[in-house]
Formats: sequence, C-alpha cells, structure tokens
Amino acid sequence: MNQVYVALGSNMGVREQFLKEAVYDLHAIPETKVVRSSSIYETEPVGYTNQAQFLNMVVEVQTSLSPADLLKETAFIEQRHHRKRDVRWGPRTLDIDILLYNMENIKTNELEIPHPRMTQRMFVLRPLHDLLPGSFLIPDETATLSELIRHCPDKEGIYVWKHNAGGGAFALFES
Ligand code: PH2
Ligand code: MG
Ligand code: MG
Repeated sequence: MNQVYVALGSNMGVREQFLKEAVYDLHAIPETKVVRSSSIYETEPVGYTNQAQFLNMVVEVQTSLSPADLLKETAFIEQRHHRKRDVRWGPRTLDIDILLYNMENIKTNELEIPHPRMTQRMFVLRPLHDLLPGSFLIPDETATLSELIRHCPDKEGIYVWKHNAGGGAFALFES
C-alpha cells in the first residue's frame, strides 16, 4: 500500500458538498481508501485573487494504484464535477491535487510529485499539518513542515470552517 496525500479545493457553488462528494469518490476508486482527513479551511484565493473564497482540505489516502493511474481517476472525478479550466488558477467547482506519494519524487509530462507549489501555499500546508508532524520533511526540502508554515507568505486569510484535524474522513460530514 502506498501512502498518498491529496489536496481538495472548491470555490464555486455548493463548496462543502463538492468536497464531500470528492472524498466519497476517492474512496470508491479501486484499490483505494481515504483514511484520515484534515479540518476544512476557508481560504482567501491565491494567485488569481479576483474570485470567491475557497474551501480547502487534505486527505490521507492508501492505494495500490500507481501515481499515473491515481491521477487518471482523480481527473475523472474532477470531470464528473463539471470542472472547467477557463482561467489558470481561476474558479473551480472541484480541484484535486496529488501532493505526496510515499516519499517519492516523480516528474512526468502529466504529473509532478511533490506538488511543485505546495511548499508556498498555506491552504495546502496548514491542512497537511493536521495529518503530519511539524518535523515532517517533504522530499527534497530542507525546511520542515513547521518551518515552511512559519515562512509562508500567505499566512493571513485561512480559517477553520469545520474542525476535524486528523480525524476520520467520513466523520467530517456526518454532522
Ligand atoms: N487553488 C488554486 C489557485 N488559488 N487559492 C486558494 N485559497 N485555494 C485553492 O485551492 C487555490 C487557490 C489553483 O489550484
Ligand atoms: Mg490546485
Ligand atoms: Mg489541480
């Protein structure tokens, strides 16, 4: 089994519902289960700022699929949620990004793991820290997760929307 961390984001329509469906859909992928989840955070848009606030979270996934096969499955899930790519970094119903796959470094035309921008994005680092210790080292990074968070430029504009740090992924949606 491979240990994978996946980031979810939504800033259009019924955002929390889209995240919930994504968690259930990830769990339904063959040979794949969603084990734990971060809290859900509401976050200011980063990159292209003239858009609505996001809900973001990170889930821990166990899978025997290869990174490429997992990416295909996550792309299907995005497409089923009518994901459009009009504006780079623009509004989306559902974004699913593979952050980490074990401690591997992977670079193909389709996929780069660790996710290349994750170390600068508080909306990724903060939920990831619900699941991994502050001392965690992202492959090829010299700064720990805590240090990355401390030095992250977009520290403001991230709030807990629904608390579940490190709890079961489904408990999050039961209340
Ligand atoms: N995703 C982006 C661009 N900007 N900002 C926030 N707050 N959350 C996101 O998930 C996000 C973003 C591109 O994927
Ligand atoms: Mg993204
Ligand atoms: Mg994406």
